Amino acid sequence: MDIRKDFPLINQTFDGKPLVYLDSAATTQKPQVVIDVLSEYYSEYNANIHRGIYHIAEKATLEFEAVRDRVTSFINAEDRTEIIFTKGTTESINLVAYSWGRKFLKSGDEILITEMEHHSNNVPWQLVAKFTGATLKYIPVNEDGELENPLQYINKNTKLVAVIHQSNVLGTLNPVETIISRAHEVGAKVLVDGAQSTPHLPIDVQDMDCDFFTFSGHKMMGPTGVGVLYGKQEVLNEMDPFLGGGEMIKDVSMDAVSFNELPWKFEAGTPNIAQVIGLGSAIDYINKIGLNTIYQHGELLKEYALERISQIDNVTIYGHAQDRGPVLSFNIEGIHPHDLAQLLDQQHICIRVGHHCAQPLLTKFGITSSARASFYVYNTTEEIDILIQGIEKAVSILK
Ligand code: C6P
Repeated sequence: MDIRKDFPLINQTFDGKPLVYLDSAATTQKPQVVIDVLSEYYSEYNANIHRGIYHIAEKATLEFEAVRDRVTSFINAEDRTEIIFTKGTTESINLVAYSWGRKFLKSGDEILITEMEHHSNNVPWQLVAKFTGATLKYIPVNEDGELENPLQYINKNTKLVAVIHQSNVLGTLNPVETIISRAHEVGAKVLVDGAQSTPHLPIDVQDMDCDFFTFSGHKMMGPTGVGVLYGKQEVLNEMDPFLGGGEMIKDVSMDAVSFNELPWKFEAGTPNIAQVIGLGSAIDYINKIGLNTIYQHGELLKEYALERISQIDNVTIYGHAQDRGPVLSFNIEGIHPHDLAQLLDQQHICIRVGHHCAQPLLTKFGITSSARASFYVYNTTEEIDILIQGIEKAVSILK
C-alpha cells in the first residue's frame, strides 16, 4: 500500500532534497484527509457544540460526539462515557492526579511509577505526593532498559501504579497486564500512559483491565491539542471534576453547583472541537491501513534500523529490551548529539536530540542527552539508509 502520497509534508523537497522525517515519537505527520477534515469543520459547520439548536451547531455536536464512539471501539472501552477528551496525554494524567490522586491519597500510601516515565507521568505524581503526604516510589530500569522485577515493588500500601506502556526513549514495551493484575490484588489502581503505544499497537482496555489509559492524537496522525483519558466508569464516577465551567455543570446557584454526568463532568469550557473531529479522521485512517499492518511495518523498520545503527563505529544504543517499539536512542562517542542533529538537519534529516522529557531515565544511563530516531508507517528502509549516510557524513566533519 503506497501511503506516502497521503502525507503532504513528507513529499516536500527542500533545496531539491527530500525531507526525511524520523521524529514521529515527538509528533507524527498528518495525512491529507485529517487536514481536510479540520478545514471542512471551520469552513462548512464551525459552531460551538452542546449549545446551539441551529443546524450547523447540531452537525458540529453530532460529529464531535461520533468521535467518542469511534474512540470507544478503537480502544475497546465498555462504554462511551468512559472516554474523556483532553488536550493530550499530559492533561489526561494531570486530570487523574488532581481529581483522583488529591482526593484519595494520604500519608502512608504509596504511588508507584517507573524510572523510565516521561516527565508527564512523573511530575504530576511528585506534586500529588507533596500535596497528600503519600510516598512516591520507582520501579528501577536495568541496563537492557527493562523494568527490574516490577511486581516486587507492589505491596499493601501501593494505592496507584502509573506506568508507561512503551518508552519514548528506549522503545521498551512494559508488561502492563502483569503489573495491573498484581496491583489489583492489593487493591491499587493502575494508569497506563499509552502515548507511544497507541499509534503502533491494537489497544484493548477491557482486556488490559487498566483503570486509566491515556494517549495523544498528534502522535497517531491526528491534530495537536487533543488527547484522551479513558477511565473505568465506576472510578470516574467517584472522582471530582478537574476544571470548572462550561459543559461540566448540571445546575449552578449563587452558592452551590451540581455536576453533569460522565463524560462531560470532566470536559469544562468549549472543547477542542476541530481537533476531536480531526482525531476521528485519524482513527478512520489508521483503521483503513490496519493496526496490524502498522505494527508489522514498525517491526521491519526497527529491525533494519537496529542493525544499521549498531554498525556505526563507537555507537552506544540505549535499551535492548526483547519487546520494544520502533524508537531508537543512541550516542556516538566524542560527538555531541546536538551537533549531530544540526548536521543532519542541513541534510534535511529530522531526528530528536536532548533528554526526551525523561531526565531521570537518562541520568540512570549516565547521560544528559541522546540522539533519537523514531519511525512510523510512512517511513521506509531507504530513509534509514539516508540517515546512516547522513550520520557518516556528520561524523567525518565532526571528528
Ligand atoms: N513525548 C517525545 O518526543 P503530550 O505532549 O501531552 O502529547 O504527550 C506527553 C507524553 C507522555 N508520555 C509519553 C510516553 C510521551 O512520549 C509523551 C510525549 C514526546 O517523546 C514529546 S516530549
